Amino acid sequence: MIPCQSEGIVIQASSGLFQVETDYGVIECMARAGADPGAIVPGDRVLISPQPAGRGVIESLMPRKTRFSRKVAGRRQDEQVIAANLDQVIIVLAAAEPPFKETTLDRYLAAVEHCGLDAVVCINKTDLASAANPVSASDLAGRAEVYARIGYMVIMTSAATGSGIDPLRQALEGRVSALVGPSGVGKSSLICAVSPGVSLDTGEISASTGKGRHTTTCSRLIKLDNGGYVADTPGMREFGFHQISRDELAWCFREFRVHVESCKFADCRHIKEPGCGVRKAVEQGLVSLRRYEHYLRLMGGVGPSNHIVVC
Ligand SMILES: Nc1nc2c(ncn2[C@@H]2O[C@H](COP(=O)(O)OP(=O)(O)OP(=O)(O)O)[C@@H](O)[C@H]2O)c(=O)[nH]1
Ligand SMILES: [Mg+2]
Ligand SMILES: [Zn+2]
Repeated sequence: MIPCQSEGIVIQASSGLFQVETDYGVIECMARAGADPGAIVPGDRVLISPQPAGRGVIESLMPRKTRFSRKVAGRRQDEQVIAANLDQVIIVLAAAEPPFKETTLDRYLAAVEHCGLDAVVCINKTDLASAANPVSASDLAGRAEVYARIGYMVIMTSAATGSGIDPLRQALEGRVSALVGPSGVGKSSLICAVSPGVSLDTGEISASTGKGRHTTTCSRLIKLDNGGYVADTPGMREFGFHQISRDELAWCFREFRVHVESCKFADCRHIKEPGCGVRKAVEQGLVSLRRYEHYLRLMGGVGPSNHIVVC
């Protein structure tokens, strides 16, 4: 039993039970009676008090530095916090199986920017990028370059061959990160490759749909040997933004920011307005047309509350 109230970090939350890492080891805790157990997520720093049988009760939640959240499918306003106190989010996509889609990447990137977190792009399964596949290795390098040029760290990995695992490990070192992305892209496999002592379930891609099978069902924070933590998260079938307003979306496309300043109108939404600095930058080739088209697509998916609800 832990001697008195102590501080800890929530590493897993599942069905109202929490695994909390403390100086006395990992302690299984419940939320205090009356508290909303859904409000406590991996990465949260908490104060716990001892209970019989080596268990604990979460007495209080410390203020969060950051939170990474998404909109709950089917509900308009509800926010689901995926992890708290992250420094950065690693957005994982696969070169193939499931297919690489820039629209998905841009949606995740905007959400990470909106949360004020650093984003790293990780393209996994590079072993599948070959002449025989829809995405060849050189095609993939060209697509990755678009993101490197606008300032994102891009890491190409293969959990299968071990290629790119060292740079990924270095990017995670000493920081609190989460791996996010669609089901089946290899998030859990990458964490196992980075931290060989860790055992996580991984699952085959469905042969009929070509999609992942949602093998990971709840987020879990894993302590890394070289300092830092990484959260394995469940692949999301849908990824809705939590409350990005139309006015905020352009800011979430980081390379637009400098051009927004030269828009003629302060409330320019960069769609059809005259004197738009962003459109001019697209015409001059300073901003990728594809990224701009994805911006427009997201702008089109605005819900009744003027918030983006594209999934
Ligand atoms: N060829 C190849 N297969 C990989 C690679 N990484 C993972 N896989 C395979 O892809 C499948 C899905 O991997 P997971 O690690 O379960 O994917 P995930 O992103 O954690 O999926 P969810 O937990 O469902 O979100 C498994 O069959 C892995 O063995 C890779 O680099 N190359
Ligand atoms: Mg997984
Ligand atoms: Zn504009």
